[in-house]
Amino acid sequence: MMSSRKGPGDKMAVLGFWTRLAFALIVALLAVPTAGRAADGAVVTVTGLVDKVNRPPFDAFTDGFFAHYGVAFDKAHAFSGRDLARLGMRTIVLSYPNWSKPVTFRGPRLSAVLRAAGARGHKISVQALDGYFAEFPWAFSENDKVILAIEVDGRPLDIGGRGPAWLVFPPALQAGEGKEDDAGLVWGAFHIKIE
Ligand SMILES: Nc1nc2c(c(=O)[nH]1)N[C@H]1C(S)=C(S)[C@@H](COP(=O)(O)O)O[C@H]1N2
Ligand SMILES: [Mo]
Repeated sequence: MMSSRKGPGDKMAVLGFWTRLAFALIVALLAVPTAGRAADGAVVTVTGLVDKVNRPPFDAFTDGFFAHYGVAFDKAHAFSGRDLARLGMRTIVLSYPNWSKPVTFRGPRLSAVLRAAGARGHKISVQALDGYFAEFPWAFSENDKVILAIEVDGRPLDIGGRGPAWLVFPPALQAGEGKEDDAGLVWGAFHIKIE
């Protein structure tokens, strides 16, 4: 019934409003973290010598893709794309002779990722979805110019493209032979093993 008159009926309506608002808030508070988790699964997992563990140890069933590559671990820190973005996005523009154009990469420093995982070791292996991996001495990861890119030319990296992450750094940092080569630039990176 429509009425502008103030009376007991309106009081009930007001009470009803606040009750419904309270319920809506409770539902939202319960739903948001769940939705966040569902949309926020790991894209990059740091395993091995890590101190800040945020996920269970390797399980052959749950971790089917790790199992596929014979990867097993007790301690690991998993990062969602959002987690990685929160570590501070850096920008690096790279061009290689075999690339058609300069490419702008954005993502956190590898050092920030490893710090967030509480990682510490002597060797780092960055492994990609296709099984490709590159190994680096620990000191390499401490260089500010080494970025774990999650965005390229203003677009998020995709699985099926070069995502979920692309390890990038200036050619001069490439150790040993093939300094002009981009062999260490692991695209499709999903796993960083610390030994
Ligand atoms: N995931 C993944 N990353 C990779 C490679 C690869 O085969 N798989 N090849 C490396 C090598 S040897 C080079 S030269 C560059 C370019 O590889 P592409 O030709 O496959 O783009 O990526 C590097 N990163
Ligand atoms: Mo290569």
